[in-house]
Amino acid sequence: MAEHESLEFGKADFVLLDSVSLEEFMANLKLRFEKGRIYTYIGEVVVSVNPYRAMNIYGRDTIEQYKGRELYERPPHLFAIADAAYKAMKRRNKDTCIVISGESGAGKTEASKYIMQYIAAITNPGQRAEVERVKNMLLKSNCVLEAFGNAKTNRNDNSSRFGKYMDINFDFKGDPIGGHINNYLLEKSRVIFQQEGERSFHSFYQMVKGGSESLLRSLHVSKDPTAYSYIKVGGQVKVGYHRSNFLVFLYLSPCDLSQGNLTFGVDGDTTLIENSKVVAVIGVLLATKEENVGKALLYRTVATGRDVIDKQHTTQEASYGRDALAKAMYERMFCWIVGRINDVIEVKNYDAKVHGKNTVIGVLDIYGFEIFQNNSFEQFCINYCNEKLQQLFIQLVLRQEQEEYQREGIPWKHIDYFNNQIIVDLVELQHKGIFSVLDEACMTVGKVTDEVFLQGLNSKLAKHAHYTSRKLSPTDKSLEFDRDFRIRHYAGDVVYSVVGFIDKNKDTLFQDFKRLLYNSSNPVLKMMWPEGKLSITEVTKRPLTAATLFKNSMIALVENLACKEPYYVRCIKPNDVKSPLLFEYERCRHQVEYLGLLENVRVRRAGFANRQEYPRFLQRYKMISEFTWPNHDLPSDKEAVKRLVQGCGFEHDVAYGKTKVFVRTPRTLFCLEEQRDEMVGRIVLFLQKVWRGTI
Ligand code: AD9
Ligand code: MG
Repeated sequence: MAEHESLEFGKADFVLLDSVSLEEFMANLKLRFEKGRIYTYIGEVVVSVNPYRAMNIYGRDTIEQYKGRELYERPPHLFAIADAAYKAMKRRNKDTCIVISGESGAGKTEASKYIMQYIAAITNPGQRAEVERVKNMLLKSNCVLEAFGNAKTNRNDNSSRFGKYMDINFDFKGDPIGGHINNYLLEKSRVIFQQEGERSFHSFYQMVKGGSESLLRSLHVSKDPTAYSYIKVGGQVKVGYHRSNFLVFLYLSPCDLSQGNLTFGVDGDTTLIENSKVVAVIGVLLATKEENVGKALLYRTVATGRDVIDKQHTTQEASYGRDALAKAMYERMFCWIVGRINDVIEVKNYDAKVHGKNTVIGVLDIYGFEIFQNNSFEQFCINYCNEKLQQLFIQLVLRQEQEEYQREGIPWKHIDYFNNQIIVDLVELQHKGIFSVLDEACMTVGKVTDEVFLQGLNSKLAKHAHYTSRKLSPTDKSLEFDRDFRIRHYAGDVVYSVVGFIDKNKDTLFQDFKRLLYNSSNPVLKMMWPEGKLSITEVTKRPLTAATLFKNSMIALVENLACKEPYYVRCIKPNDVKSPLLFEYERCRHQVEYLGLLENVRVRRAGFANRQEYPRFLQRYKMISEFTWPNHDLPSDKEAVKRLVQGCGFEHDVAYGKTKVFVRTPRTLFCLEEQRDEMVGRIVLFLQKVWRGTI
């Protein structure tokens, strides 16, 4: 449909397929990928296939081609969707959002960066200094967040280990005046442990490898990453990624590194720190006394009745405390960085009475669905998040369609689609869902174990179609261990190990550590740990569990997205070996199926393949009708479009809404485009003759 796309590259929009079958869909997707056309539309949704190579399609000249254009006028591109979201925001004063989804390594983060770049490039024609400053900050914040929040996994060398939702605020002129970042559940367990072949967060390696000698000396950091047990667990310490991005780091990272090297031993009944030099380093980095660090690592203050006593840790408890502290420090540091970025990008001095409504474009780039060799609490949360987003996609794509027909006064018939609400409920339903069962297990009095949690799941969910476990399906080969349970996600089956669920959900950090950090003479550290102010007898409230916090943040996120006009980018990962050449058919088919792309095409086609506002439609096709070329004398553009359509014989295939004309089948659009091409050719020829004086 797009004028610059020939059929040699396949159909630019899946709604133009001759028939909607999986085979046709896949053939088109494959052909386009092989021809280097990585983007294809389904109406206003962009389907993107990761090219795994640098593409020369993001430069200034390409940006110019898309600026202010309609979707179908140019080959499919992220820029077109970014422009559509921007236009809707600017012309109709609508808050919009761009939701980027797809599994780990499919290209979400890259897509979000191109979208941001595009928005930055097309705004602020007046070069206002404050707007330039904001744009710069928005773009540069990415780099910092990736250094601290991304890591090499077995799926992706630069995998986002946190979720990110960024609002960009615009003034009445459509220029960015600020923004805000919400971050979601950083995978902090990575600070202390990585699976085979993986790494900790980039920042650690960048600091160790990229820091100047004097800097590292002042931070007591060695230049050799293998000197640190926390970051060499996965056996990958080479800085293969973003080496040049060494930008920022804080004293907490070096502290985390040192902490990982602390080991504990026993002497009779006493637990000891085996390498006390490390304690001294930590004391310096945390701006606190060495003996206070030692005490917090080895003892826990507990209240027994009215007495407060110091209870000595076992070596196991001490190691647990050390790891919990390392994770918590990194997480707080990450949130602190996000907070500082927000401080500098937040909208200042905007008076809506003077400047009109301040509108927003939100960009969501969150961790994709993932299946690892070992899947734990983190994968469970990440995959639940993807279920929520899939649910939103189902609701919005359908709702949006329905609402448009309603608004325009056009009848609509319902289309069936797979609804993953059942899986969302399985996880989040009050009392019955997995998160509730987990929270209940965590509150059990006495010794709480992961097994208690698994028993709870088995008794509550035995009959659920999307849940099973080794106990419930003993002959199932994919459930190898007693600790395993399996969820049938919309994107595939994932076996989770219950080991660690209870600990990760409780997320306990002894009050002694909070107090230690609150009493640091470093004001930033002190500020990060306000709850350290409380003494042990004052700490009464049980903090919310990690699962509850995550669930609440996901519900809030979805509510926020649902009230904006959504634009979707659906990313597909073509292979597991990061090859630019390989289109693994089965792998791609699976993603097309679970992303519901075929249903998406059907919904789009059962309705109308294309809709355009009357003036726009007229402007594009007026040359094909004698009633409208070069101008019409009908009372309205709507009447003129009716005349044009009647004249072409497409009356049966078109519906007239209040502001838009709806074209049902793509074929009609094709014909219109063909006739237009022909007429434009003739007009050009005619004009050339006029210029040459041959007419
Ligand atoms: V995860 O859920 O955060 O693990 P993403 O974000 O979906 O994942 P990402 O954007 O990080 O994946 O892409 C993975 C890699 O694919 C990138 O590091 C690039 O090497 C490659 N990629 C992705 N998109 C493009 C592109 N448009 N052009 C070139 C790309 N390379
Ligand atoms: Mg990512």
